Amino acid sequence: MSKFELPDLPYAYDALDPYMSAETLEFHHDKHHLAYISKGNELIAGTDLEGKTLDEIVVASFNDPSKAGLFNQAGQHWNHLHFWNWMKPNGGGQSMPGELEAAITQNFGSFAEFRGQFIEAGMTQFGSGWCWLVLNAQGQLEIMKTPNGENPLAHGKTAILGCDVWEHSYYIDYRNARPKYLEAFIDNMVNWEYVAELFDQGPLKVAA
Ligand code: MN3
Repeated sequence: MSKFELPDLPYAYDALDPYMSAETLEFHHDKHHLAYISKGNELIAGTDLEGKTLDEIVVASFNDPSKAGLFNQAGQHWNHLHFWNWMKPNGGGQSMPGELEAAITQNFGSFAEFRGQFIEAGMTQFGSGWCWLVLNAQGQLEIMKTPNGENPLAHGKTAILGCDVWEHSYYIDYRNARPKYLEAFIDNMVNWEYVAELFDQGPLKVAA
């Protein structure tokens, strides 16, 4: 039986400084992500979803109102597993694998237009949530935003990049300046190689 488990961060706690501090990463990874895992493992025990893949658990629990509590934890576990890998030291900017850059330019007109739409989605997500760059079932790129633990997977789309805009993600470093955090995410932290890897895999089967 597979249980939700906390992965190590793929870099040191201070690796994203000054854009995301060690204090933020310690709280966010060691406390917030761990809490989703612990609560998720509690809620899934003894249900028919025990032993399914995380992708299957996210989709099934989203579509079953009686499992809304489990969905919150499973969705957030899925989101954070990716989020740690969507960042890296010396990341961000426009330097990314060529096919991904071409797809972004083709879908949005320019990198600057994509950047603006992504930041706008994060700024206008009222309250806690996420903003996303996703592949739809036709393989086209779109910008999305979702509340709380919801993610593109639950809505039949495939996230290739996501940014956590819950206050726990930025309040220590940016206080209430969510736009500055979003700009730093895109300009200085995104791990475009990981985004390109997900782009190359195409739409997730469980989502499509
Ligand atoms: Mn978070």
